[in-house]
Amino acid sequence: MFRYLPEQASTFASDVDWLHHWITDLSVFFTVAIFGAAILFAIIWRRKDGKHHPTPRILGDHTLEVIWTVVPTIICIFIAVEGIRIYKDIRTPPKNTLDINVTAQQFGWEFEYSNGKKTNNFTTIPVGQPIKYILRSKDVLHSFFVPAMRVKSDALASMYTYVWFNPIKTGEYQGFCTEYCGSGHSGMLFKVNVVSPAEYDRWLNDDSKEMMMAKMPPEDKGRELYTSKNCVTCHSIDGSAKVGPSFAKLWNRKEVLVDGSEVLVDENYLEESILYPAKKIVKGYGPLMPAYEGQLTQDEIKYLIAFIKTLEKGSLAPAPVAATATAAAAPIDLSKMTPAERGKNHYQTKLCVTCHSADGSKIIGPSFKGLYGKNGKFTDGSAYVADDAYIQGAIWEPQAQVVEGYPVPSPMPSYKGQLSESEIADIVEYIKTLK
Ligand code: HEC
Ligand code: HEC
Ligand SMILES: [Cu+2]
Repeated sequence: MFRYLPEQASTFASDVDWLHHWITDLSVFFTVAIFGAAILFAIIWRRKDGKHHPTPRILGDHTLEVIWTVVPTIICIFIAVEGIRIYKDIRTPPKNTLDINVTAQQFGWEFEYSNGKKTNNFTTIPVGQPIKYILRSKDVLHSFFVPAMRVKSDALASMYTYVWFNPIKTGEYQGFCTEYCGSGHSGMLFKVNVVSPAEYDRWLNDDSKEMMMAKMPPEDKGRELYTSKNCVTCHSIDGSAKVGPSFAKLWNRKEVLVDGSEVLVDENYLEESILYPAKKIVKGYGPLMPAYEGQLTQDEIKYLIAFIKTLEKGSLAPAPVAATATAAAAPIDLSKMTPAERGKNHYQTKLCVTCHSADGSKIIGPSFKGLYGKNGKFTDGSAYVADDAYIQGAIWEPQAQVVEGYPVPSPMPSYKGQLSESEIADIVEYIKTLK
């Protein structure tokens, strides 16, 4: 009776379902028996002749009372014992589990495998292998629920929780967030993809970007981050000063700060300089570095530090430029290009591309898409129209007026002396093409 539970895809399913069905059937049986008897008796022994009958005096029956106390007690104890046995199973992962870290966040799930591979809102696992998901939330309470596996657990920001199960069938199963966590809660879904062990190995070891990253030594990961997180815009690795000090020979030296005090460049100083650059300003530089608090993980900071350490003896290697810039750096003949093409080339080689997108997305600065002719506002509330003269001013003197919604002082370096009037005119032509 009443078989409505979802597909059984883990070893827990048969146990959980058996007990669940047993309790439901038993409850339905007693509900029908008790209410049925009450209704039946009310019909059979209703007053038929209209006369008043005194209620007969009925004395207790000890045998009957013992039966209806002992039998339900045994049934309840049995349910409790079975429940505890199954619950213990579900809460006790075996030693040989495959561990996968799960990070819940409004409104999605990130899965991280032991080799560094990461996926969003889906997780691939091998059939017949006990799996343990270690759960953590980045913000509010979420709850990890895979009905077909019969597992569910809250994900908290303050501690790790887990679920484990052993999948018995290949296929794709739906997972849910079952803790109301905000406006996107109902869309916070994920898929559990159970495949054969061979297919899992192939999937896990494909050479995606994350995989390459995961296999790199820490200092190479740091070098990668140095470019991808835009440090390269302001910090050289060849000893030359840009907007910020060079990373060459930085490690282990005594750094002089604006207030004249000295500090030793060690791990803690580097971490602080990256997360909260305003706390200690290096002598000779302005407070122009954006704070990376909340933008870099603890691991990423570790990798950056490892990278900076490798430059202790100095490095003459030229600074790696952003990937897009490298592509454009091939020998090209600017004179054969249209102004807009030249502008695009400046956009890439002068690294505007690290802070300004061409597709409407906000990176560090406003996107160039739709910029030309735009009506904008500065932080002081005054309005401007982005015409040729404005754009030239914004490039030469970014600090003069800062666009609303961006930090003051602006992280944009001044290009005065680095870009001529005609180069800027080319950039304007390029910006005009980005409608
Ligand atoms: C917009 C320009 C800019 C960007 C981008 C930037 N920095 Fe900086 N950084 C600066 C400036 C300017 C200083 C010097 C002033 C100060 O101490 O804050 C500085 C200082 C530092 C220092 C202290 C250096 C010393 O000589 O003591 C470290 C370490 C540092 N940055 C690391 C980083 C890392 C790592 C990144 C990328 C994740 C990064 N910075 C991105 C501008 C920038
Ligand atoms: C380190 C990051 C960074 C780099 C590199 C950078 N910018 Fe900016 N830029 C910003 C930020 C942040 C703003 C917004 C705040 C402001 O007004 O300065 C901005 C604003 C602008 C504006 C005004 C945009 C608007 O919406 O009104 C223009 C134009 C501009 N940048 C052009 C350039 C050009 C051209 C280059 C390359 C030659 C460049 N920027 C390089 C960070 C950067
Ligand atoms: Cu949620």
